[in-house]
Amino acid sequence: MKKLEAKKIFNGNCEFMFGAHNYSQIPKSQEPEIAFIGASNVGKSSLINAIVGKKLAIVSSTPGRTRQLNFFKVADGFTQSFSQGFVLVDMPGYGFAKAKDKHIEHWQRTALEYLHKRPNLQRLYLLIDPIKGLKEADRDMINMLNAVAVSFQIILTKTDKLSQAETKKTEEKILKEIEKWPAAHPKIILTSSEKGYGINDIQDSIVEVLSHL
Ligand SMILES: Nc1nc2c(ncn2[C@@H]2O[C@H](COP(=O)(O)OP(=O)(O)OP(=O)(O)O)[C@@H](O)[C@H]2O)c(=O)[nH]1
Ligand SMILES: [Mg+2]
Repeated sequence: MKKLEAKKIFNGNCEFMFGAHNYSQIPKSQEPEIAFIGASNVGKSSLINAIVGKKLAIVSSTPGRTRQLNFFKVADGFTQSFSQGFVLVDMPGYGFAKAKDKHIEHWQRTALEYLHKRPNLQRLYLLIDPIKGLKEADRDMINMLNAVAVSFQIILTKTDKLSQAETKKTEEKILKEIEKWPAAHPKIILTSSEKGYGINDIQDSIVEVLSHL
């Protein structure tokens, strides 16, 4: 698929579909789903907004803002190849203080259930803040994904906060660490939702996933 077409897809129709607190609230679907997971405040909702070029997902400086799985439909009926469209899924963040809170436990259980059970989940992007690097909570998530054989690709967010050299250093460090996880995609995508860096790369990556279906 040509780059121009990829861009058109993301500039086309997109809309909020529904939010789910429980897995049972998520209807069965044949549509390809692309999900974004990562620590709380890492920039998942901001990244989805940057990808679709609209303020669809709620962004907040307060960690734990997204408390349900939010589903956004993209490219509905836009092209022949994606006549059904596809769905971006904004997931609740993990790993912030007060992790014992019952509500947090609940929505994280829902997120895990989704990852385990969703046959139409075609790509999972795992977001990492390069200033923080891989934390214990990220490693726990990666080990869990590996155990259930859900493959994922790492995206570094907020790279506008670091120099290119610092970002590169973090990228290399993480690449070295992920070698041991077979579920990890061998490439990392570098992004900044604020500056628009790498957004085309994610769009291309999503189109690539979809074009293999
Ligand atoms: N500098 C910079 N700040 C960013 C970027 N992306 C997000 N932020 C900021 O990071 C904070 C968290 O962003 P969100 O997109 O709400 O993060 P989230 O991962 O969805 O957070 P939860 O829903 O709480 O898990 C907000 O204050 C954003 O403005 C970026 O690319 N650069
Ligand atoms: Mg969010």
